[in-house]
Amino acid sequence: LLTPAAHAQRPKPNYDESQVPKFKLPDPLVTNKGKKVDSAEEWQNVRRPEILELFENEVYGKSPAAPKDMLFEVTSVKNDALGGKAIRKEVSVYFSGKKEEPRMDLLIYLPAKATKPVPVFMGLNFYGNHTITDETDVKLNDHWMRSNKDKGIVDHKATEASRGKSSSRWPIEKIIDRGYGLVAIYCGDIDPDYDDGFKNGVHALYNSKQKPAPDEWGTIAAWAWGLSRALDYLETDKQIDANKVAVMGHSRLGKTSLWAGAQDPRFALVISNDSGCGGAALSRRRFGETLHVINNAFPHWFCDNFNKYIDKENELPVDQHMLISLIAPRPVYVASAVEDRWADPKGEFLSVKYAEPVYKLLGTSGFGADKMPGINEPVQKQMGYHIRTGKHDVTDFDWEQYLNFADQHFRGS
Ligand code: GTR
Repeated sequence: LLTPAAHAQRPKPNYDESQVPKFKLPDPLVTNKGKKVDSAEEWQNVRRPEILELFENEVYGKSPAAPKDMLFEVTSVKNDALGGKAIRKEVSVYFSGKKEEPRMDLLIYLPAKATKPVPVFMGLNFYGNHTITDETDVKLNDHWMRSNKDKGIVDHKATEASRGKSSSRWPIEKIIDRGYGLVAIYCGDIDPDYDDGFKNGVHALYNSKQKPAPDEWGTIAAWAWGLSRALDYLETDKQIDANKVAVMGHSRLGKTSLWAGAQDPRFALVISNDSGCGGAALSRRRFGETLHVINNAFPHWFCDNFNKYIDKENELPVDQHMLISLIAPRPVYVASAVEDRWADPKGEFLSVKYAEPVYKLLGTSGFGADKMPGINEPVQKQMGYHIRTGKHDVTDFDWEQYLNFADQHFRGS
């Protein structure tokens, strides 16, 4: 990795399509030994495990199995939330089984009029569950977070002023009106988003004395692991249909939803919103954010082995289309934004396209888009994609598409 001074001198990001290097992607349907994969069994039994292992060893790092004795505590229930539309619950998950840190808090909204277990969207957020809702009686997050004056985060703590500050990204009423629930979790409950030498968050539960080995979990893997633990809780909640959980994330948390969905087949649908480098975007394109930039700016996100490929993307045994392929045959949706060139919209699109042969092999409708669709013209088959107008963000347009996509796959409409 670079010294901070050298990092400051880093090359300007490339935004010129003609400067994208020529590259050859590894084929998701050719095994490490060079054999063509031609059946669903061979994919499931041979090639998929190979690709999963490559991502574990070289990109995100291996995560531990689920702890044996987690403790789930329902800390509040409100049956007339959102003016009577929703049931709202808060649930604390104690990873060690004892009432001590690390602990993550789930904020759950469910349609009040539901008569059977409901499908839900689950997503991590950047500044605490109380920031996604305008309801002021939700618990204020008490964990470390990145300071942000505009968001009301002062000295790494949430203040009352932070309530509702991210609500534009979470249209809870719309989600409820469409018959879905929402499960929210602050990512920093699982692992704080800074390079602390892996001493805190859930890393501390397993690696209390030392930094993980070069092939062990970084922060994105820890967040993804936390999402699976939240799903462990959902499986115990009778009001929720745990077979219909869509995991959704934006940006660094979109990288996380993809890795969570890739590893844990219990996630029935996976959504990446503007996830970019190390998420949906192909690393080999080196368009916008590169491995060089991301690994230096966020040394804790990936496993240390990922650093080997800085400026040597062609040596990666995988690229991000293979991350998407791990989700097959489950529905996957990738979204980009026109002004979010840093995340390389075209590279995000191409990952979906180059994962399609796996979806086809497994007998699904695949993607069906050869060229990037027009702006604000979503493509939705087994694989979905859109590029919308606007910047790096989560908008109502994005959610409208995710809800339609979920209707198609969870309700057959
Ligand atoms: C940026 C980072 C991106 C993306 C983004 C975010 O600083 O370069 O990879 O993750 O943060 O999470 O908003």
